[in-house]
Amino acid sequence: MFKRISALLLAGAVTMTMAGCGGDGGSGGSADDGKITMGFSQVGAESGWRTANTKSVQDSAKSAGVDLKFSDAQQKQENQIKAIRSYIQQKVDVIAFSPVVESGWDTVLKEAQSAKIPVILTDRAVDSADTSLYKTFLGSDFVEEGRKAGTWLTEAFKDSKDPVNIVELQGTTGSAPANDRKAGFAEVIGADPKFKVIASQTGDFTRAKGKEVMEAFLKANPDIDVLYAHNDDMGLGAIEAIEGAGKVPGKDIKIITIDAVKDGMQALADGKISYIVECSPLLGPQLMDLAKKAVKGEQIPARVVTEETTFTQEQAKEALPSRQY
Ligand code: GYE
Repeated sequence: MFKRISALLLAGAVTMTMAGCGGDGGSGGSADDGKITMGFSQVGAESGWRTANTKSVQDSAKSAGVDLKFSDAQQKQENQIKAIRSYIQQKVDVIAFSPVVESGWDTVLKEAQSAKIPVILTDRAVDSADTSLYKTFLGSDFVEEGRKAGTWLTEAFKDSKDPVNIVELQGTTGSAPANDRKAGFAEVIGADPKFKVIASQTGDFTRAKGKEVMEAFLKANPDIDVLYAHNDDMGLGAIEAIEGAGKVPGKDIKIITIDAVKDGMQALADGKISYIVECSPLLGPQLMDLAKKAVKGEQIPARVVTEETTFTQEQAKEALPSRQY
């Protein structure tokens, strides 16, 4: 008797969960065949972007009914490799990770492939020649982001006859966004020799490093016109360095950044940053959708590119009140 009642209750609960899943995840109507387990290896907690990305992944796992095993690699590749190996041992259904750097993944990816566990790259890419080692790569087009930054700069300085002295704060050395944002920017400004990158160094995507490296740039170069920072956080750290050196960010030195997290957008609205290229961290819902399909063995596209925009100071003022992150 008790057994029958609890079985009935359980059946009701399962139906409700399934209805909830279909509604939230929007995964396309077909009945869910139970919880899947995802092992996720995050890069770290280096920036506002990363915090928002982690929240998006965790929230969407919950609403998609995915059992998430999460680990933070503190920006170290060896920690990510360890996490992936442990997910393989635990026989998770799917592995997703955001590779801190592009190279050096083939061995561990082959181990996942031999264990028949599908792998999804999220946010950052790897440079493995064998693309069968992962099912898909979900994330931004970082080269395009660099191009957008360069295009704004060439427009803003189109009437200037003088050389334009640019300093660049690069992201984590060897990471896809650092490599690609540098390349896209260089491609566009390279068309006109008046644009000169007089110093370029990594600030590891953090505020503290951005400040430290900008201080050194300012000491070595008295006439910087423009700072191009590969993310908002490094730009925000650099603003402190610029103000500390008695200069006015946005006036004496124009600043272009990438991401468009709230603090960056605030500095843009305040006139300290001149232009931001958006990079969306809200990858969670699409990731869960792709993961479910990959586990079911369904065909998924090899590349899913995030939709993004750009912000001027005026646009930042408008967008700020409804900004989610
Ligand atoms: O731009 C930066 C973060 O990989 C796109 O990583 C991401 C980058 C993002 O630390 O803020």
